[in-house]
Amino acid sequence: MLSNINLPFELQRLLENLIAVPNNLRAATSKYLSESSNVNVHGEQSMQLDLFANDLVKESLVGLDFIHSIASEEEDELIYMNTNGKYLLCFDPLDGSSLINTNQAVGIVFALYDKDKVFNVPLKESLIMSFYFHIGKNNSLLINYKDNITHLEYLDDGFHVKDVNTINEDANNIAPGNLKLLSTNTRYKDYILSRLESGLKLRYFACLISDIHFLLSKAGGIFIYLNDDKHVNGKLRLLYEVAPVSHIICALNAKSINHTGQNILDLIPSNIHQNSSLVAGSSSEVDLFTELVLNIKE
Ligand code: P6P
Repeated sequence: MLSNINLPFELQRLLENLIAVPNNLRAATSKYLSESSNVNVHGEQSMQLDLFANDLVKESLVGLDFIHSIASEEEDELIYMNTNGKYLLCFDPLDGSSLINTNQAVGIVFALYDKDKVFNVPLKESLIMSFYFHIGKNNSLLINYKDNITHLEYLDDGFHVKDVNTINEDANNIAPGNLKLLSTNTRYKDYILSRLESGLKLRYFACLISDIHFLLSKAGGIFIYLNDDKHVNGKLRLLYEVAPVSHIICALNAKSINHTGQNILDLIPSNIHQNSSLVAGSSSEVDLFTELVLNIKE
């Protein structure tokens, strides 16, 4: 099935090597439901399944000589793979791991960068391919390569190609994260209350990939996770969470900005574990948020 996607041979090999990770993760989940002793670079206690997922991904990358280096949420430092490789592969091996013992959906998200450009040019010029697995009832695989979006679903009965629609300008649902801000950010509070009163449905899954996959599947909505005093640049991770999901949905006419109003894909990263805020989704809703909450008028 992956050979039907219009990808260079190397990128097809990358996906083929990773395609079994979601089902291998499903098979292992019941064994790894507790916390590990590891604290990741973001100061968060890793779950045992985070570390298992990280090992699964790393093992799947062995032999791919076009990968120069990898950066994982579960690895403090860059891991060098092949001196002559062209690409930096960044990934979160298990997004939403705090939900695993509630049997909620989780995600694995990847961004493949030109390793020579990634810290020198805007993300839209260094990002080669973004993709995520959404591990729910089925496995969903969303891929952006050259702004061509592919959506596959698979479990045990083979692959199914799913339609992908552009994101509607108007949102009909809202995923407001970091709600502790409501006690200090009256603009954010007033915005959320007014949008709910206007009829937007609250849909928040506390897993970025689930939230983004819901927004993409419904072809509209807005996801919000602003920065705060504890995470002055935001809690999410730019290179392996915010950039790939922005790369995917912006190819479907969505907008994706940070708390300063900058387009995510215009940013030039400075380090592999750089944090970011994220406001993304239906373009007119993001514009409304920019005006009402960020107080930035176009
Ligand atoms: P909160 C998951 O831990 C994560 O990194 C993202 O996937 C998600 O968007 C966010 O944190 C959820 O944060 O504060 O709602 O638990």
